[in-house]
Amino acid sequence: MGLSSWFRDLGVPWKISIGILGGVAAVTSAYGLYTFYIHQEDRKQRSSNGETAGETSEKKVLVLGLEGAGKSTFLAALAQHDSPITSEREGTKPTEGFHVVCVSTKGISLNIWEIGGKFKSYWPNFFTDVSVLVYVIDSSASERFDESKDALSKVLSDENLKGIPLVLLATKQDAAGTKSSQDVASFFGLEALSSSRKTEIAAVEILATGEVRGLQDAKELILNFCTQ
Ligand SMILES: Nc1nc2c(ncn2[C@@H]2O[C@H](COP(=O)(O)OP(=O)(O)O)[C@@H](O)[C@H]2O)c(=O)[nH]1
Ligand SMILES: [Mg+2]
Repeated sequence: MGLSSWFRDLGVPWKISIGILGGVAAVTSAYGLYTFYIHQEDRKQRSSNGETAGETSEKKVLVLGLEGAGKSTFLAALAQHDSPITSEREGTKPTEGFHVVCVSTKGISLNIWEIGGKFKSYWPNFFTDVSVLVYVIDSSASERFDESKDALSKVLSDENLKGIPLVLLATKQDAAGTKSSQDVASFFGLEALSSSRKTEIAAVEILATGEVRGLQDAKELILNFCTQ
């Protein structure tokens, strides 16, 4: 017995029920396809806006370096990027303990932690859940490079920071007697460090006048490491 003759032999109430069921199935499928299409369009829209489809993700960026290296100035510049930096910038007084700024960009919330350089023994208390380590070096203070390199090497040997991407931030590129980012990279052995983690170097100058160079590139490097 074929399907069509089976259907012909059914009573009218059965035919009506099957018709209704078929109609409901067709409407449900069309609705499913429609919502799938809308979802895909929404995802495309979000990704073209630089956002991800899910929640904004939070990343912890740890900023370390000797006292006076330029950590607070960097954080203040990142936080104030769209508005002029005044001469009363936060970077002029030493940071006691730690300080955090949050920068949201491209669907990522960067929680950027500066740990004061005075008490290095406290640094390891902040080594959990770190996405990127930014190590700040005053490029104009080559007499402190040895001290800074020793401190960095202790930091990188900590288990909690194993394999965590590293951005060396060579600050004060405008200052007298400053070393270029290539010189800083070679002194700190960036190439050797890259065998155990992703590494990059960024050079910045952040002047009290509000003039800033290299900040956007540094921010992009940090973001890239957060999203890889
Ligand atoms: N010329 C110059 N001075 C800077 C720059 N960045 C920071 N400084 C100065 O360096 C000093 C120490 O900076 P700060 O951010 O407090 O260092 P931190 O101790 O690492 O937080 C301050 O007087 C800043 O104004 C820079 O790019 N160029
Ligand atoms: Mg500071």
